[in-house]
Amino acid sequence: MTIQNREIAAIFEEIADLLEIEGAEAFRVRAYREAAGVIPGLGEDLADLVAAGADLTELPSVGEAIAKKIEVIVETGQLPQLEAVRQRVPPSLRELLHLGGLGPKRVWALHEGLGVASLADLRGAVEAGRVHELPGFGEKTEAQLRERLARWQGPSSRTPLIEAEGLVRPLLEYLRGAPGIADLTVAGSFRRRRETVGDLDILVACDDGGAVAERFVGYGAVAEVLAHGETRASVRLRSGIQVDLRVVPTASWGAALHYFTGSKAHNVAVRRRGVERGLKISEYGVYRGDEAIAGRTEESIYAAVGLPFIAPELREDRGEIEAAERGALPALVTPDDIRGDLHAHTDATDGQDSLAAMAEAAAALGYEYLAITDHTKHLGVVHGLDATRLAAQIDAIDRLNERLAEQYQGRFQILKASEVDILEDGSLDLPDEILARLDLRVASIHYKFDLPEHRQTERVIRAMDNRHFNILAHPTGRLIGAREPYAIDLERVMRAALERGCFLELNAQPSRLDLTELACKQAKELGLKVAISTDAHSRAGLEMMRFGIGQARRGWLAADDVINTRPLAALRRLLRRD
Ligand code: DGT
Ligand code: CA
Ligand code: CA
Ligand code: ZN
Repeated sequence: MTIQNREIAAIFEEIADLLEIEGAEAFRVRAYREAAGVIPGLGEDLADLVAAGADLTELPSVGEAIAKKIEVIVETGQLPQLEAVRQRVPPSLRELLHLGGLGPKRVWALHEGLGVASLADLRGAVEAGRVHELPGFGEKTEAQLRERLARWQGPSSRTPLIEAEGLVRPLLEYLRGAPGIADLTVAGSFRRRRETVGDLDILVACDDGGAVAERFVGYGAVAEVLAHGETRASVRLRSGIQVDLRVVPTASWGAALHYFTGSKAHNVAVRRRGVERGLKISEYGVYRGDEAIAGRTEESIYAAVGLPFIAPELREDRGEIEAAERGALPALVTPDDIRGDLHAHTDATDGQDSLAAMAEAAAALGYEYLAITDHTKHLGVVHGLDATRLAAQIDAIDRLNERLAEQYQGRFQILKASEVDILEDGSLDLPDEILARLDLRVASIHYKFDLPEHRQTERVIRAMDNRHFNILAHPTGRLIGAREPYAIDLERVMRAALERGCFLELNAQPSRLDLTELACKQAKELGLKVAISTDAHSRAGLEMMRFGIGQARRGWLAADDVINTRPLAALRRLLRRD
């Protein structure tokens, strides 16, 4: 059995975690982590690519070293570097990282100082009251850890959306080979663009259900057939994810699509409206008595209960039905609305690609602008820029922009920017004089995640007092399924941003999606606009925008609520604080 992309990614993820705990150089950790991030979303199996002798370095985030390692993994099923680091760092220390609240350095300190090698050991040490005796830990940390341990539910069994995309794409392609398919799509939480999916729900319109189900269970990546009938089947893929298939007649397509898109709560509310109108709604159609009055399209289902079409991302029973009834549904932001990206890195710090390459990639996406926001000096591990190096980058961007102006006839330019670290006392990591020379500043927290809520909140608001502060990047620091958000009063931060003319970022990286959809909605209700930014560390990273858009749509955001839907001149006006 050949190795799956997901398994290769897991190997890189583990090496990255263990090296990080051990205190390895950041660029090494980053290389593994970047690879682990993109591999699950690839359309093709790495094993097949290796077998075909393809040049793996053409893949996003895969350099020569990683390519070699992929080949070794495909050929041997393992990687010597992983075995080696496992000898030095107990693999179960990763559980401590995933618990949240502990950075790699402190995980290592717990290991060195108290011999802690696992979550169970940590629990024991906390209970014995030994943790606070370690230098740099203290009573407060110990209490926080106790609380986290009590809440900890274990790693999530849900699949990140990007990984689900990578798994489902080839499966849909394969299913299209069945005869007589009229329509084919993924419904469920995948269509609603949730951050993670529990399972995948594939819906097919076809008058020969048996043939489709037969083909489905014969798919190469199926590990186990859980159920197999004429018009439905369920399998578990080798990646571990479950996939449900339903085949319906074309006349029922809209009703089935509505039913299987969910959410369950939304469906229940729609059905209730049906009952009030003497209608019965099922996955086959809308019925008055025995007569089907709707079912072919989703629009027809909503129309039958007196509503306009409601976008899948809104279907969570969070007020969308009432809004639809009042004609007050937002015109949700779409990919076409996005005119630029306001957070991206280059190889001047921890990005993979050059300034010029990033510019070209952004222009190819049809953007009008791309802000280059390399890290600042406090983030020494990624060789963050000091004022001198940033000044040199500013000059380089000026030169590049002259060339770009010609090449794109003034339709595209690079914005001079920075992702400036917010220091512990709320000051910014670079002097005002150099910050003033930039088009915009993104500011973020990269250390001291464990401050108490009021101090973390004050820290950010103080930073916003600096009039060069424009956008708070990844506002809660969470990593989905891996790191809890730091304690911060987001509503206070939002109000402070609004008062000062600052904005919050919705970071589009599928592992972050920071803000959550609820936070997006809250920002909108307060009248605060957000920037949807990819935080790209490579050209391919710019394509993560779609995840940010899905999240923004789930948060009810329209184009007007998003600052990077503005043409450049209007964006500049918005960013001006005085
Ligand atoms: P997931 O898979 O946990 O990420 O979330 P969903 O929403 O994809 O849930 P899933 O796969 O259990 O079911 C897919 C859709 O099918 C769900 O969103 C709504 C519909 N559905 C499933 N079970 C029921 C049910 O008992 N009643 C109703 N009204 N709808 C259901
Ligand atoms: Ca599902
Ligand atoms: Ca399902
Ligand atoms: Zn960044």
